[in-house]
Amino acid sequence: MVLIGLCGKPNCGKSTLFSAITMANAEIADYPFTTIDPNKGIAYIKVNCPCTEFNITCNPQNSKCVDGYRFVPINIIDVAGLVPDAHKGKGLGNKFLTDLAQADCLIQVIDASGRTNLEGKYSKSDPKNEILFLELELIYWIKSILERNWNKIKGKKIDSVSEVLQGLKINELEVEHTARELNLNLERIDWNEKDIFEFSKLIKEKSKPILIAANKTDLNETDENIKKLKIEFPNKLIIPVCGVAELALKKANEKGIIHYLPGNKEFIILQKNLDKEQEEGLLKLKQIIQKNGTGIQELMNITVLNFLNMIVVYPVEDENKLTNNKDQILPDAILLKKGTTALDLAFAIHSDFGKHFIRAINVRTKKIVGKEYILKHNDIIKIIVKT
Ligand SMILES: Nc1nc2c(ncn2[C@@H]2O[C@H](COP(=O)(O)OP(=O)(O)OP(=O)(O)O)[C@@H](O)[C@H]2O)c(=O)[nH]1
Ligand SMILES: [Mg+2]
Repeated sequence: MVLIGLCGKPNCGKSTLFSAITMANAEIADYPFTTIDPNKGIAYIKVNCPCTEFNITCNPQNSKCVDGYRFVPINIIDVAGLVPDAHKGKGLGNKFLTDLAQADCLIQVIDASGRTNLEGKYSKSDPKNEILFLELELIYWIKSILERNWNKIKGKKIDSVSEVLQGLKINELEVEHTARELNLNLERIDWNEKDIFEFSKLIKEKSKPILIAANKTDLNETDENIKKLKIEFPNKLIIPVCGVAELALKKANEKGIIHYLPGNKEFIILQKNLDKEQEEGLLKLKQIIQKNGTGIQELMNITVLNFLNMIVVYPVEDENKLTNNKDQILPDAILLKKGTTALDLAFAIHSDFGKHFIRAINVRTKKIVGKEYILKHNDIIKIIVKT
């Protein structure tokens, strides 16, 4: 399953965002280094479920369907706060970043209100510096992995580097390309410190792409700061979010006080006889989300569908009833990389399916497609195998 890592300086709202996304109870507090051990949980992307289009009731197995929206699970992890010079041991250091090694991409949470500094303490600060320092610390983290293992690399071929970086979810070919791009010696590694730094920098960009969750849109300064950040970092994907609002809405929804669907810009009040505090709280939440929502569901969707270039596909066994062999309608929603073929999907379901693949049917068009067919987002596919 896809794994997304949340990172950033202390006290920027990582655990709040994590709790809002997963509804797990991560510890949240108003001071730096609240989180020490990583929090792991399940988050969801939200797409239109084909059940509405076909006017049927689905029986989701690996995902959920609420109000005609399919929520597809992904893994998410929230780690401790990172500070400048973590690679020299400042704060909690950078060893805990190992928890992020298997992540497909990172979301850096920033305090876009600019009310806390790089150590997470309350003091006016430019959020731009959060983006800059984190890049650097991640490079130093990868560099430190290489340097710690230098005796396994020095004088050897490039495959020794791939072996050392195995845990970073980057393949051998990419490691080789990176070294070639930098004109480094691949046959007998003799890189100097600058070479190792440049190599770590490029590997970081390839194996751990970062997008920015600009948090705390409920505070006055945030809008203006985000505008500036978008100009200063034109190539960065910056998504405005409000972690506390999403968490409050999800909690109120869970308690049955309101009906709120993540990603919506409104909610319905269900509970009668609200007390004054509840009424004021809900009014404030309404004001926060009516313009752009809390941004949290958008953040999840953009991360997976746009940033990681993935699509959702629904495999079925009966192309008329849209069921599997247990008569469950549209049971599974599968996340795949854009460019995945019908044959790749068969292998993703089961290796036997892949081996015995004959053809597939695009259920919407009822057309037969071959193994080379490139799947599209929202496709419903039946795979026919040799029996
Ligand atoms: N105003 C506002 N405050 C927020 C928002 N999100 C989080 N906070 C507050 O920011 C503080 C820190 O939140 P945490 O989620 O613990 O932050 P963290 O990044 O996990 O902190 P560490 O684990 O210490 O690194 C808490 O007081 C939160 O209530 C937000 O969207 N708006
Ligand atoms: Mg935390």
